[in-house]
Amino acid sequence: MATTGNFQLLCLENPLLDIQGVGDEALLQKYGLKANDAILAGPQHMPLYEDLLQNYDAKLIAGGAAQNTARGVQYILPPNSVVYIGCVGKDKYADILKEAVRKAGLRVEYRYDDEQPTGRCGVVITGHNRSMCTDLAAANCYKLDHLKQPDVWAVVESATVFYVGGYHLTVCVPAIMALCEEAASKDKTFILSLSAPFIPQFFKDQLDQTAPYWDYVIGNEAEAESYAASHNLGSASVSDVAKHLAALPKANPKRPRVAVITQGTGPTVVATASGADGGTPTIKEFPVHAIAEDQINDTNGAGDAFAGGFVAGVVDGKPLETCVDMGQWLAKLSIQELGPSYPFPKQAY
Ligand code: 26A
Repeated sequence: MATTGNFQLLCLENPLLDIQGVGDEALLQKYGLKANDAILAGPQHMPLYEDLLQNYDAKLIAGGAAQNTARGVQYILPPNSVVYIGCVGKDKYADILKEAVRKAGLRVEYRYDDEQPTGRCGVVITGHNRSMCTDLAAANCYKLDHLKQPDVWAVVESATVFYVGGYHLTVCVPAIMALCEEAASKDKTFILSLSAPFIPQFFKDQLDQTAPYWDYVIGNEAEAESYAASHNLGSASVSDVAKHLAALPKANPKRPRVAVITQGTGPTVVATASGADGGTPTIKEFPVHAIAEDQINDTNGAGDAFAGGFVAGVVDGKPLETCVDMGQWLAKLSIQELGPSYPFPKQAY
């Protein structure tokens, strides 16, 4: 591995500050939240954030799914390997995010919105479940113009791998498509995370528009199920969905697609297309790294951490088996921390 990076990896999504507290059934009911879910906030959810801070001893933690993944990749790779892009407000929440990414050695190229505050994600922990309710605010104001600014586009051009959180499909599809085209036309690697069940469910068209460009697509079992439902795959199993994703038509025929589906404590399922036209994908399963129940702090960010470890392996040119192992390793470290965080001092893979 090189000793310093060249910002090979560029990540795009929604920078958010997590307001995370241990809640209860009553809190979930009050705001109509499911125990384990991720949703966009409506007007009825706006008091949740103060409620968490006032009544549930909530903590402010750097979040935003792909920003967590970006910190995770940088945790593993040499300094100056990862740059992250998204939109924040001009406020103290953005300062907290900047301090967190500075400590993680992550370079950010934020767009600063003049009007909207930095986005917030209310995270209600109950047992090993987490319910997330996001008020995107400034994160919803990302613009293609920012990506196309000469100084920012230069960063895009020098990157060789792109990681886009599917959550950004609710925000700025043109920016995602610009990265898709850049990857396909120059044979760079494009990775998409499905992010949450509501993305394949309510943002199906936007998701499908990006599908031909996926070299890797990463999701979990709930997202696979939602994808199957919105794409009329009937009662497809997780491996059926993985195979379906791997075999979808591809813009860049030089790289066979890989679909990776995590299943919490169940094995990680990986489908690899046999050729550029999909062919019949091969399936492999990888058991997760076991962890004692009492070592789990909370599972918020476990999926982002998995993606972080996996993508670090991809950027570093590791074999697929090693990439999966790196993902499972980082997820195991992250669930022992509060929120989507990684242990310091750093542990080495
Ligand atoms: C558009 N939405 C809903 C979101 C998010 C999100 N990140 C980006 N966009 N909703 C929740 N998150 C983040 O997911 C992480 C855990 O996987 C939270 O900020 C949290 O850090």
